[in-house]
Amino acid sequence: MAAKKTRKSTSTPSPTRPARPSAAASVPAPAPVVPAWHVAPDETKAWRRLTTLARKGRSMDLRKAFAADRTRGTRFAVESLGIHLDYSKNLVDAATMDALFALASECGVARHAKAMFRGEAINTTENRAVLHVALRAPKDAVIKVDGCNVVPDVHEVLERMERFANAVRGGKWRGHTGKRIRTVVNIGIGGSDLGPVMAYEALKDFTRDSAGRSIECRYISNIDGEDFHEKTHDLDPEETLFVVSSKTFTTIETMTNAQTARTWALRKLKDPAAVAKHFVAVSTNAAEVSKFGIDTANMFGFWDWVGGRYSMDSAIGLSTMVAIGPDGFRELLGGFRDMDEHFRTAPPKKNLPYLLALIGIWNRDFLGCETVAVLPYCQYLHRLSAYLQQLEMESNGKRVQLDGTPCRWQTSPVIWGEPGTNGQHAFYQMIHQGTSPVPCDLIAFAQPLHEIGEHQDILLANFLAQSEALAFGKTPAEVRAEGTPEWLVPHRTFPGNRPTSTLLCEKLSPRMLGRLIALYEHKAFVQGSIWRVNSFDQWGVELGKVLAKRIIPELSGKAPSKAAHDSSTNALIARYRAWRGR
Ligand code: G6Q
Repeated sequence: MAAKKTRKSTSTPSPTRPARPSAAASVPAPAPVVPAWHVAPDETKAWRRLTTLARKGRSMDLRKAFAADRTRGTRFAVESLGIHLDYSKNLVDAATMDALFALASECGVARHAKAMFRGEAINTTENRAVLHVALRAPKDAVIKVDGCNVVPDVHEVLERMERFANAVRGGKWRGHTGKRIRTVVNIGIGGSDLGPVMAYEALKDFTRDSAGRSIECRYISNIDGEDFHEKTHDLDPEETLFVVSSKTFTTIETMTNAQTARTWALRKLKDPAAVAKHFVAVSTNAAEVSKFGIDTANMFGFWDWVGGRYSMDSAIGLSTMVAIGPDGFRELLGGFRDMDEHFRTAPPKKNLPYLLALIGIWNRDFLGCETVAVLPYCQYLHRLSAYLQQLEMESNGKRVQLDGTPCRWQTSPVIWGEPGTNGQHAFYQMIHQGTSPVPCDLIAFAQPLHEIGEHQDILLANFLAQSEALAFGKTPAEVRAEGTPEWLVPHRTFPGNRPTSTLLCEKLSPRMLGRLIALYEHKAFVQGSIWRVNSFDQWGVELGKVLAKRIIPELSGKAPSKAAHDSSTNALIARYRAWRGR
């Protein structure tokens, strides 16, 4: 670590660890001690209260609730940082909300959040700090890990990224044959792909420089060779720059795609020295970067305290910075920072991440909802639900508590979704009339980036009409009053009382995107904290990384198929080999 220990540590010893040996230490760390204040949710008074309230919640009638309280739409709403969150169309009342706030308090969420912001090793199974918040901290902030202030390192990397992004955008960084770089291809997967691609798509309108030029970014993630083919077949290697993004630099998909990219580039460029002009790396693993053949002078680092799914504002966002320029990227970071401050300082009742998280806990654990649909009414956010799917499901898709004992409650729901209004013409049918209630987050921007005819009003009318219809439905009497024949009435009846949260935001910008993403990051934090799981490890993903390696030689024919698996896998391997002529 380059940072100097210039100031006295402000952090107290971790409440979860007696001592913090290096993450790389080969001796296993002692089992974490869950602090007494981090209470299991079902051991709280609030949980018991919520269990009682759930009976009422499940039969709540939103028509009656709105009729009984004319101010409900503004009472159950908060606004901050240009985001208006209306949660009044959820099956909650004041008593439920009070019990949910009490739950957060009894579970020690605020203390846990303080431990995160202080750089304590709250990722206990990997013995790591969780400091994505340091990635957007101002230059003069002091955030320490093991006594070292990490903020200067963050800004040093940011400044290197800026010089690089400016050079590529301005045409100073040229390819091996002297041509300008026209396309940047990010090679990465999971956390090293989903954030950058989501942000690139969301901020496409911000990619032009003052001369009206923009660099196109493409993203290769899948090991499926078709992905590589489709993303490169029309590119000129002389004008293409690859950013190989991998925290570990050992992920098989990324390493294979990167090797293929090198072969593809050198087929035309011939000279191996060209690699230096056409490949840069983003990683925490300098040794592997060097082994791959990329000069570590062209490597942008980050740290083990940044989880993959929390890394889009680290150097993993290099392609985002090249696309929108350093000023745009600073704005994006500013948005993240705004929400960090809001999360740290706003009381839970006015706190956007707390509210989204608590409504989610209510729907999941007390009303039994198994999925949540994220429905952005903004085409630019068409990759948002895929991004949030990883953020929430990888963070909180856990079955054991911090102390390793099984969770006695439900954790992450399934997150899914598509932009409205497209989804309306597809799966909304099930949301309106299916047998499983699906809580929805509806997200829209009041101001469009492009005012085109009536489009924005029609879009927003749909956005509002859907949450209204989902909440209030259509009764059999209303259907009959339209002259509907009796046999058709059940088919045309909408039960209503389908919970939605509405996020009406001012206008999409890099800053607003940063705020929105940090909102969901902290939502996942609050939920994970209440569910008492480690939101920052991903052992399920790690398993996938090793399993395939065993089978690869059996498929390629390099290793005989020894019938070493179960009868299903053995038969499938045999069928594959036969069809591949092996
Ligand atoms: C994210 C996960 C996972 C990870 C990918 C890529 O939190 O850990 O999605 O980002 O498996 O890993 P590398 O960046 O190490 O290639």
